[in-house]
Amino acid sequence: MHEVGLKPRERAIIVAVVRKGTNPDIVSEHLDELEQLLDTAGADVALRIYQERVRPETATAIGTGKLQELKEFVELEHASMVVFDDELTPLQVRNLEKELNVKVLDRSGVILDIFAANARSVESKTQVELAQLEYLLPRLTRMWTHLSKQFGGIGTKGPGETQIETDRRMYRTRIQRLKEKLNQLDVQREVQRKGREGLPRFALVGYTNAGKSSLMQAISQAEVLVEDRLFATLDSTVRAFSLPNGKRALLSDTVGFIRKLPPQLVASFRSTLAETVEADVLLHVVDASNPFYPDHIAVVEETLTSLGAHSIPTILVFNKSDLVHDQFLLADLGNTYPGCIAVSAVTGHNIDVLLQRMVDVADRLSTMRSLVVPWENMQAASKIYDLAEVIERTDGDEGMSLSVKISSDKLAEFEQRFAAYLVAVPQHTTS
Ligand SMILES: Nc1nc2c(ncn2[C@@H]2O[C@H](COP(=O)(O)OP(=O)(O)OP(=O)(O)O)[C@@H](O)[C@H]2O)c(=O)[nH]1
Ligand SMILES: [Mg+2]
Repeated sequence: MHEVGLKPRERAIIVAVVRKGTNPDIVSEHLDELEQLLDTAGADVALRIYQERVRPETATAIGTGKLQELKEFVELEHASMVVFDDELTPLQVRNLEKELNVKVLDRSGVILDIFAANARSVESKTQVELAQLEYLLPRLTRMWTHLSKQFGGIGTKGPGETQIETDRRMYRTRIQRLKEKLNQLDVQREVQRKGREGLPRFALVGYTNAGKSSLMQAISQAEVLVEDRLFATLDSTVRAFSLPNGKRALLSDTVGFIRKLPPQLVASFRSTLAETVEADVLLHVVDASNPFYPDHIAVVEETLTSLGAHSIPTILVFNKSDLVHDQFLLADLGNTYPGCIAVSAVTGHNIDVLLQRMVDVADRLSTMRSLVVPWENMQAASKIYDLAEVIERTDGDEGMSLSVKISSDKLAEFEQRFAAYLVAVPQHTTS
């Protein structure tokens, strides 16, 4: 793992508050992931603590006894921070910091910090800052400001100390400015997107570190950042590439997902994720070597649903097959997830099979168009019948109204020839 946080590395105690009877394996997996997030952000985990509760304590998340125990451990371990796996309320953070006298963060705070460290482009920097401010706004209190001045490092990066000292109104003004800036960037993006119309669009999606960018390279030879690090990719990249049948298509790579991704981030990365939401086909990339891949699949599906992208045709791609030595497991994947493909972006195994599957899906993509052809132009109507599949026809005074389904390879030619007769907004469907 690469570290991106401030040096020297911090020492953290991590805490999970779980419902009574929760499977300890699941708790341990969640804490493993939090530890990986902290490692990426530049902190070592000194100790893990977990408490079963009917519900988290309103004031302090954990009970009084556990809090005293935690306080002793903080001193004993010389911890510089305490990180909770679940979202803390601003009140809980305040009370815990007061009691423990070290910085207290939740998982969202750590993820935001990693995003802040990894953002490179103007757009991702703006998006991260917006998400940070939205996250900090309700947490802005004298106590928080006081503490953030006192402690450096994880959780206090980004907007900067001077801005944290400013009042909420200035935060709101800044939030407004950032939103306006993102809207302007949206317009530029829209122009770029218009220039690419007509080609079938594939989008890589998946849990962070699943190998999306590696597959982007394997499929389109694009130069993209590949790193064994969470959230290496924060911008979307779009590349044209050739399918095995010679037809051109577009492939996009974008930010990965994770369990409990802060909603502020999902909201501010909306335009980056537009490449995903507007794709014709999704390649859902899963790290087959991670024992918790079923959870990862569920998290990605939930996130896609929240983005409104759940009904886009999807190819489930199990990546890192070279790391799976249990052949039964690989064989079993096909039974559990019919239609999935196991590939390796590193060895190139089955990439040809994946590409062929992409051809098959692209061939089945079609787009609906509506036209009205005047009676005096019946020659055009007969050409429309040649090029497209007519789904509905109504004859009226103005002429013949047609709803047609047109395959993606003929779309550009179709739109050019019959531009004068088109009447509806395009929408992709699969047949
Ligand atoms: N062994 C093996 N490693 C792989 C494979 N695909 C990707 N990796 C490694 O997995 C790590 C993450 O790969 P990326 O392509 O950056 O993953 P990503 O999904 O784009 O990750 P983020 O952008 O951080 O969300 C890198 O160290 C890759 O070299 C594979 O098929 N086999
Ligand atoms: Mg990536």
